[in-house]
Amino acid sequence: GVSFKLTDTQKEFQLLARKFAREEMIPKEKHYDQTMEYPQEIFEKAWNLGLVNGHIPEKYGGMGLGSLDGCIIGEELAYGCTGMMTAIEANHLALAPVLVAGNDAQCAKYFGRLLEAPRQAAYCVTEPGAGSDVAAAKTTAVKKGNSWVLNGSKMWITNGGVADWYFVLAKTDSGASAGSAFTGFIVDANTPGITRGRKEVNMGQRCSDTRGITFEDVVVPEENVLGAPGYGFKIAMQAFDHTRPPVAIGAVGLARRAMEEAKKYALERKTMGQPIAFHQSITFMLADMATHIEAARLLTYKAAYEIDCGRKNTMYASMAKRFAGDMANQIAADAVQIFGGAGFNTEYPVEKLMRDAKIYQIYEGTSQIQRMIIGKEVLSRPT
Ligand code: CO8
Ligand code: FAD
Repeated sequence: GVSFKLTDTQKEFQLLARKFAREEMIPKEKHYDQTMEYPQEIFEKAWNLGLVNGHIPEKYGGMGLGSLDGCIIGEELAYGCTGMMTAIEANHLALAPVLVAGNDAQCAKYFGRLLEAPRQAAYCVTEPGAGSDVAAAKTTAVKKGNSWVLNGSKMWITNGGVADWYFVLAKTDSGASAGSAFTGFIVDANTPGITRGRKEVNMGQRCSDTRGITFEDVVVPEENVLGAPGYGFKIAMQAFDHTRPPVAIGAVGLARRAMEEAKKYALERKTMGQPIAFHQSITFMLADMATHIEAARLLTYKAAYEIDCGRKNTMYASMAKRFAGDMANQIAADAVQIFGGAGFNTEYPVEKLMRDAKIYQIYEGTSQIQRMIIGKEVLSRPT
């Protein structure tokens, strides 16, 4: 039957990540938000505790955590600060295509690099002219002898400035349909011809490192092709099946934080003779917050559970990402409302949460794109 019981190991990870969020992340959240400094210190501490790269299989020296395990950790880190959580979780996004399609040598080498030191990796798919429409990507890779030569520009790449290696999607057959026109490559970040752009100044999650990356005659050895030429688009899409649940749980963690901050404030702040928490319109806002967080978490767990069972979870992953992303925006905005004027002020925690929430409706596929994916799945299923 259905069980909502966490295993002892999951509970241990949850407590470890919760403690880390409270003791290490929250005290520094304002500093990193204001300075936009990359949270290398936090990344290293999390790495030392085993809170980064958890999905690397045991065979390659990792912990082999499942998607649900990762979500349990991710919610706690996101409760602390989603800017820092994104910096940590972006490693999972970069390694997901390698998990999906990497051969033994690629896994050993590139997972090994992430396990031997607190290093970052990045996933390079989006381009200045192609975000939602991945098939419109223009970066090319041309075979020359035993190597491939990459040319093009990627945009909005998380961990772009700090990565040790990149997953790069490039077009290798301009005449083919999307499903066979692209190839996925692992590219060492120090390869000549790679230029990292300036760190972008974003509305929220400001410590996360987002950059444009340019590839100019970048030579990549044949051994760094993932799967086989022509499989890149599908590998990139399958990676999202793994990474949309953790992004969804990031939104859940943020929303839970916003609710807890709002509840605490509502119990302290008095108007018309009583704490505002007991004015029915505020009580109902808190009640809806609690309900929607619970619903988003369960939907995310379902998406994670499906892939852990080896089933195609594309529809559930999109449902979770869409629902949790929209839900976090509503809850963060309502938390600001509950704080009144103080909610609009940087001395209080909720304005940051509202800024940080917005990206959950954009990155890893916008809310509109998630609806397209869900709609396609719904319409293709027999009634
Ligand atoms: N699994 C396997 N195969 C798939 C999948 C899948 N999930 N999805 C599609 N395919 C296959 C199709 O079956 C089809 O195969 P065939 O050619 O054999 O029929 C082929 O791929 C093409 O599929 P579509 O026809 O569906 O392709 P479309 O061009 O219509 O595009 C989408 C589909 C869904 C619109 C796609 O372009 C998309 O997902 N867009 C959104 C892009 C996106 O999500 N970008 C995110 C970038 S990464 C990011 O933002 C990271 C943020 C930082 C996060 C850090 C962690 C917190
Ligand atoms: P567009 O695709 O131009 O969309 C603009 C608007 O039109 C959106 O509202 C969209 O929903 C809507 N729209 C587009 N097409 C349709 C349609 N067919 N039907 C209905 N509505 C539509 N990418 C990476 O590859 N790696 C990363 O690490 C990464 N990190 C990111 C970090 C940040 C902070 C940001 C801002 C972006 C990041 N991205 C990354 C890119 C991100 O995934 C894209 O920004 C996102 O997928 C949207 O693409 P776009 O910005 O080109 O918007």
